[in-house]
Amino acid sequence: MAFSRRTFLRFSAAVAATSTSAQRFLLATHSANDGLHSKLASDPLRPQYHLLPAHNWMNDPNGPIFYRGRYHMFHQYNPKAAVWGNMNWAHATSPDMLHWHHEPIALSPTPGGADQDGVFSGSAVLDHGTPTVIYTGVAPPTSSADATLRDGVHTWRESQCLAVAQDQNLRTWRKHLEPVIAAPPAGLEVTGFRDPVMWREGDNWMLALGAGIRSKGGAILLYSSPDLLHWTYLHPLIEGLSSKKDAVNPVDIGEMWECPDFFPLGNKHVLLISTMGKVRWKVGTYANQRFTAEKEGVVDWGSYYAAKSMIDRDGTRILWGWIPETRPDAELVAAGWAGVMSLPRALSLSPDGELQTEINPIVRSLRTNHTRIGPDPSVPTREKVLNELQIRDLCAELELELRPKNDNFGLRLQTDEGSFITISSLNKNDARQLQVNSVIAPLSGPAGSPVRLHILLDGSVVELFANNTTSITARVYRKPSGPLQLKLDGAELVSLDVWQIQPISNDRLTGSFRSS
Ligand code: DQQ
Repeated sequence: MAFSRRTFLRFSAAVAATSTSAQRFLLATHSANDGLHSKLASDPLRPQYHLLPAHNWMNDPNGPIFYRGRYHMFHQYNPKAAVWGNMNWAHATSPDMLHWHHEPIALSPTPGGADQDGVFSGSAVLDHGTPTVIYTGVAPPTSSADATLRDGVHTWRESQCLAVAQDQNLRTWRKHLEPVIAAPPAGLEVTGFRDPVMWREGDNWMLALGAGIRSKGGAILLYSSPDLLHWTYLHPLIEGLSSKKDAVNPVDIGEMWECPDFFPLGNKHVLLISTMGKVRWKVGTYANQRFTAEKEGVVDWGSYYAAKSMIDRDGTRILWGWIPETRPDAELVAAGWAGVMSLPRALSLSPDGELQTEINPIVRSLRTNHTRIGPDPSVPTREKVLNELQIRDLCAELELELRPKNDNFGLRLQTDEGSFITISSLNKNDARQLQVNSVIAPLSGPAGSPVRLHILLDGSVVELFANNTTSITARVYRKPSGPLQLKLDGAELVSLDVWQIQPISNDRLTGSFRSS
């Protein structure tokens, strides 16, 4: 809450007049907040150049948009705790997709409204130049027949709700009173009905919705509208196959597809869906308002979910993803924060039509001290660099090129006390694989061919890219006790570049915590 000086004086006078127990309460709250603030600001596992809220829980990116010279990022946020619940849309802005400023919460549940139990994920478009969002609202079902979300813990009715920005900073939003899509198409028994994404097609708006059809599998439902308010259901944009398995939560077996994103890229279309804990890409053809996938893959094999794209100021398609925690809830509560936004990733198609992601070059602007080993360093230089990497505060970027001597090479970032990150390559059924700590992913290229690794290390987050084709985001909840060393087995180091990365704030983005 922002106080003017006059309000503040009135407020102080009122406090002075209250009972001493109220004063003690206020003082206790302040010092508890100060304590939490300094704990968060000095937590070595809390990233320093990734976006995350000042405290508490975040998940999916929602409605990222470049508007009037600024990037706006919204995301799922629990203002009350460092665990999932009470979903709101938090808001942050940036001039460059790197340096973020926390804004007040953009959207909260309306008591008695269709989103009374949560403002779930959604997307933003410019409607005649005005930012407009459509998101999923959840509320108690009126009967078991209209429940569309059942995950074993919650039973909710999902509907699609609209809000229009009321100011140029996108701080105030006016919600449309009634949902713009109140219920699933008649006759369709859905296993979920959420996370809309919209785009323009001729004179119409189109909307794709994450869903699943009972005993048929995951599906994306396609709607059209002349005005974003009145929607007509057309047909599934694409349907999956039933897993023929049973699960309490249909998302766990791929029978419900969450968070779709759909956009043209090169001469193809790309559909992203989140299901079974991974973001999956499909590259294919969009014709007659139906999408046929031709190639498929996984965007990131590690801790990465609910990805959502936008176009940046240069016209590049940028992907954002939620980096979930992998530690137990009790540890999240103790830490006071949970969830991180990935760095911006630029999307492109490889020559053979696969989706490629790479860190947007803008991130290079955060590089500071640089150490390099080229192809022919003297042995002492090489040993010196590898035995004491110049990295402070787990805030670094590394680029390596390796020439494997055989199929199984290994690389460790370690201290004298043991391994911090282990990266190894193995060959399984004649296919190369890369393992980063416990996560295994396919690795492109024939056995023995060079491997390029790009690693962004930020507190407990490790975003790793191999040969431009494999992404693995790992979480490591350990602060090394001494300098990191790099050890290599079974491969020759062709080159290594290490940069210290400059934090984007001086308090791990906890600044607005004091005033919020
Ligand atoms: N997260 C949101 C849903 C979405 C899920 C709720 C995916 O809208 O389906 O927080 O992580």
